[in-house]
Amino acid sequence: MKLINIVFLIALFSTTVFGQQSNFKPNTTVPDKSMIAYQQMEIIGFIHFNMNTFTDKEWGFGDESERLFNPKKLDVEQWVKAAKDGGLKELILTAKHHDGFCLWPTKFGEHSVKNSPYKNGKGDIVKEFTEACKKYGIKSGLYLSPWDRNHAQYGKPEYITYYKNQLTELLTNYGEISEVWLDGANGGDGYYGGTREKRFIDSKTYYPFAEIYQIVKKLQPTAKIFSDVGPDIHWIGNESGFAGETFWSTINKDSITFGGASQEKYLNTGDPKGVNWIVGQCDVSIRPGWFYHASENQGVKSPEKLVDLYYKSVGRNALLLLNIPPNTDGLMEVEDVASLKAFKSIIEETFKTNLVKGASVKASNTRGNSPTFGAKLIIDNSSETFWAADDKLDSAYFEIQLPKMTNFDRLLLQEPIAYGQRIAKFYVQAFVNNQWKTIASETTIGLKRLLRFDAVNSNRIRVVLKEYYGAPAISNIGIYKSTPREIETIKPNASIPGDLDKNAWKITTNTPNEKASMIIDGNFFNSWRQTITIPFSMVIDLGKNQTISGFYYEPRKDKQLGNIEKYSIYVSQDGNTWGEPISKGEFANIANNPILQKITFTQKVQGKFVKFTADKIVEDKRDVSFLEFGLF
Ligand code: FUL
Repeated sequence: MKLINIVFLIALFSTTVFGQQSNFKPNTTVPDKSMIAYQQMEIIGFIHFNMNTFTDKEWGFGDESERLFNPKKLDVEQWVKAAKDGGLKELILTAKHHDGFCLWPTKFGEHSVKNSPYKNGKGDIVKEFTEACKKYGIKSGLYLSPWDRNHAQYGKPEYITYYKNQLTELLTNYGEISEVWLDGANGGDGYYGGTREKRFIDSKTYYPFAEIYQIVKKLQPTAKIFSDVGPDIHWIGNESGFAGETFWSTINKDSITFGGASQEKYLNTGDPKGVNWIVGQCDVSIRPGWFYHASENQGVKSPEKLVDLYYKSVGRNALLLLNIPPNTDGLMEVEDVASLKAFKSIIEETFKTNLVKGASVKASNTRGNSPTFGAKLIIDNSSETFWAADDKLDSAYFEIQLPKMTNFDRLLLQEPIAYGQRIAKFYVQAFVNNQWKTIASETTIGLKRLLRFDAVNSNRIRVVLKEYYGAPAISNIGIYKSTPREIETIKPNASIPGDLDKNAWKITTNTPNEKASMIIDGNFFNSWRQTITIPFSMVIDLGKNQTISGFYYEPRKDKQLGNIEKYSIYVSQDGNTWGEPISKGEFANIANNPILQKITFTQKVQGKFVKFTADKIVEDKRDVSFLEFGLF
């Protein structure tokens, strides 16, 4: 007899014998099988490799010469092997970033590998990439930036045709593509065919998303589409790799806009009342920046840090999208690869042995008293079968009796997600010294929830479900003891090479309060903030003449008011005559990824006074803030 028939007979039997309660109805918003399978990949990878790799930038202006793109030892298989060894199930390549340079010889324009020295213009990195992924059994996805700072027609209908053509090209010529990544960053200044101007678009009306999605689904029916708003996968609201402690896979598509500001919190938690099932994806780079910068070689995230992010993404019902950017040779750095591999082995070590083995389980209530929903299905190691309680109960719990006293500090819980996400509040207790001790108190579970707590010694565990949508149900539990390798020995802060001594420095003008000295006190953790009007300038008297090669600005990490987006910097001998700025520009992507900004001048300068001007604040806020400012 086919499995499906058996399931049907069991269902029929339990309905007749145990009554109506054995019907377990799905919630109104549920995922389809392919979305569940997508989320079960858990960890996927990003490859930021493009023109910025060679110009040492995060966002290129769009005027970069194709001749600059020249990875001399490019080995795509090295990336894919490293990804596979690190447990990544899919890789997404930046086929085109905001500067418009294309890693494939597109027939719709000239700004591509075909005019670069790479393989004398005969190369096609999208081809190499998709073939290598196929060879090693990893899915391949492509990032095609809607914003294009190179294209002359950006902002006009012609560019949309160009974009659709490129998308079609990518989805036709390179075999199976499993994900299309539509970045939300949009509009602003750029090269735009030499006009070098600002172009703003209305992201709600400029991009014909319905058509774009149709192209993707027609050419690659199984591909998933990522953007701020889905339709399949949505941005998590930060570029630091974590979902909210409460995280719903349901959300209201109509409450979010592509590239829209101020929706980060909503994206980070989802919405229990949401009518769209859109999976959350937590993107983060293994390095401070998205692209490779030699100056960030000290900043590669440790395996322990990656493990922490795993708990905060996969362990909170979302996916982790980890970026590993290859260097100018076209290779991933040894340190990045080693960190990724160690990360995987730590996760494997912690979750190797489910200590629930040999346990028994009972529940406060079993739906319709039916074995179809019996409590023991929680520990049968399958996420398909599940325990469910009756409708309309105020709460429900199940209790695990372990075969012996057990030391544990990690717990895994899963809902039968095909029926929708239900649990909104729960807590976990362990029986310790003859009483129940609450070891965790949380909200959502979803496809997978991982809990971390101080180790307890116990042989009884209770999971109490307090709030839910529909009847409560749990498909799986795991009990684990973490490997000591999860804990990091704190490394000292990376120092800034050539950092000029600030002891004799004084902020002399436009310093509305004395505390402004915090800006230059060598402490990267205290923050100074002030309400200002733009442009805001600060002058520093260095006390003596100094040779200066560049400056750095450390922004606040919490995305609070006042990170600087555009700056000018002047150097003077006497503090009166300033002349033209030594450097002027933008801190690309600082809004979403507020990392240390280091700017090297085109040539060294001498001077005793420095004037630093904030020309624009992120989201045009009225405050300016600094964790630290310095020169090197
Ligand atoms: C952002 C982009 O602006 C960054 O450069 C990077 O590609 C990141 C993944 O998405 O919005």
